[in-house]
Amino acid sequence: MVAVVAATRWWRMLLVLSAAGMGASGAPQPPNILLLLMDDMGWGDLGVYGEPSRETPNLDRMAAEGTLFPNFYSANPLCSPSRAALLTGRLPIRNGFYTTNAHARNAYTPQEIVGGIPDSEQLLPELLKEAGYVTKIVGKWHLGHRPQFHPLKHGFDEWFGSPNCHFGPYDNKARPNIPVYRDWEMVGRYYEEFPINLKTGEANLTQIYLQEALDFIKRQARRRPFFLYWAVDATHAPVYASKPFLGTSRRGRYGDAVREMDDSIGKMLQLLQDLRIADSTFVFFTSDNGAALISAPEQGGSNGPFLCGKQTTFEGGMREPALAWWPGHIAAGQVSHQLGSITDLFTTSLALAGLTPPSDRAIDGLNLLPALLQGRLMDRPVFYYRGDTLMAATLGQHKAHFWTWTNSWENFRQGMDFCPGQNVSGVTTHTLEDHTKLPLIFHLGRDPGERFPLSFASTEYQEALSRIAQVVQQHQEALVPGQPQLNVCNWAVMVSGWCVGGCPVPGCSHPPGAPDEPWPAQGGGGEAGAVPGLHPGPGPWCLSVQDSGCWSQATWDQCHTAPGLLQVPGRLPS
Ligand SMILES: *[C@@H]1O[C@H](CO)[C@@H](O)[C@H](O)[C@H]1NC(C)=O
Ligand SMILES: *[C@@H]1O[C@H](CO)[C@@H](O)[C@H](O)[C@H]1NC(C)=O
Ligand SMILES: [Ca+2]
Repeated sequence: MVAVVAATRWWRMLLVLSAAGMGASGAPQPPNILLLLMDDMGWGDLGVYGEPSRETPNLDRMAAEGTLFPNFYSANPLCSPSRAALLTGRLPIRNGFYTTNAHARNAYTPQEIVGGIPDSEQLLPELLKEAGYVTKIVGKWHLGHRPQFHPLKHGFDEWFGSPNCHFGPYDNKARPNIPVYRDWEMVGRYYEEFPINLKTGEANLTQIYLQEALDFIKRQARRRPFFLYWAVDATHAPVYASKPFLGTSRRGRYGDAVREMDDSIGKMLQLLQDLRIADSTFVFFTSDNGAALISAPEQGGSNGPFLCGKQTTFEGGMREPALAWWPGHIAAGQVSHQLGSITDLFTTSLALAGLTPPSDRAIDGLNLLPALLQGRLMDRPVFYYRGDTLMAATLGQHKAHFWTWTNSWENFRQGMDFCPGQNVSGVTTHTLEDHTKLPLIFHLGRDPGERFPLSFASTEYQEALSRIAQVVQQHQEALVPGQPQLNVCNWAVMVSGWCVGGCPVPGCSHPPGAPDEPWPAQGGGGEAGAVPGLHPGPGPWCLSVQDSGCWSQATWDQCHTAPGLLQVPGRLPS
């Protein structure tokens, strides 16, 4: 942490010396912070990362003018926990964005779940406000949709976007389409006021999100420093793009979405230049988890040379494209081999604002400024969790898997494949395999695809294991897990439970034909659509839940005025 303190001081000096750091009053002002978070975009999706179509000229230019991180990681292979980690600087196991329903299960926040970001967590925008920042989120929040979880209650001054994924259309009373908000007010719903044409792939949402960003930047340019979190979702299935981009990519519809992202980011960076605030705005680009190969190639991206994708703790699930841009401060055309984490965006942003992270809790994020400004490399582990389970850890070039799993044979046979075309014997397993006694270790430099485990007898294995084991032991001994927020079958966190066989939901009938196991092998994490075997509670078969549930027409008014539930103006689902 010594380096962190030093970097903060160094930055303060730089502020004093640099005209760009002067606010209107002439007082030093910390830089604006613009975080560009993609959804399910993979490491292999950018031209500068080797994507052969080379359709991301703006991002490639951003890399050429800034720093590229080849070894940058999400904190989870799924949207909600990854976003919670970004905004808290803490692993999901600490901030509560995980489930204990079963061992090593992914979980997120579909609209039926009522868990969310606990008040006890301190979010980046809350802290930045203390340093005078004006804060805005554009796009997907995904940290809970009850009033206590609203982004404006967690430090954001403004919001345009949605609490959930743009799945749908649901178009039914029991399960309405996902709402879209402007600040406190619901201004419409996906597929209704904000159309997404699943057939053609046309939606104007990225253009709307771009305009929100440009307006905010223009408004804030000469005022207090801003923090803009641009969390757009066009590259998450169902992928979409606006008319001018549809059909323009060699890669198909997913590529169209990427091209629109790239174009939008180009426009934002150009605006920063035009307003002459580029040198006082720190910009960071990354993605929340690896490409969803389950939706590829039509609706999902590429993880380049890495194994598997979203949902898994192989490299393809968690290694992300990452670019930092801050003209005049970050030298152009750099590559940093620093092991980075999405939690670092929390700590780095605080350092930029001249703030130190909260000292009353464990923070996983590092301040990346020494890596960015001085080319330093800091020793740090990367932990790969799936739900409550530490699946793997990377230190230096070595990665140790303590558990391996993709998904169950049952789900796999039903067509859910997280590693299409890839089968590394004994590694991409369809049963949860315990390697805690003798971890599988890979050298990610020689073998980025995790195909050739080191021989257990080799000196390299022994040395790597002893180094990693030591770090993991320290981590686990000090770990204080947060209260799990994403449990299903838990009345404390669910609106009305989920109708899974064996789930103790009073009055909720078992859906005809549903499997009997209490919790399906890959339940709760199947963002790509319906999860076989998992039946969301307020579905049409749960008559008693529909009657008393919060999504039904009959109880809409009641639900939306009842304490503890979203109070939204806006119309009833038709
Ligand atoms: C997108 O906006 C254009 C121009 O306003 C409009 O013609 C088109 O119908 C919109 N498309 C969708 C899917 O909303
Ligand atoms: C992967 O290969 C192993 C060994 O050949 C085989 O036992 C296993 O069934 C294969 N898995 C899949 C999903 O094809
Ligand atoms: Ca995602």
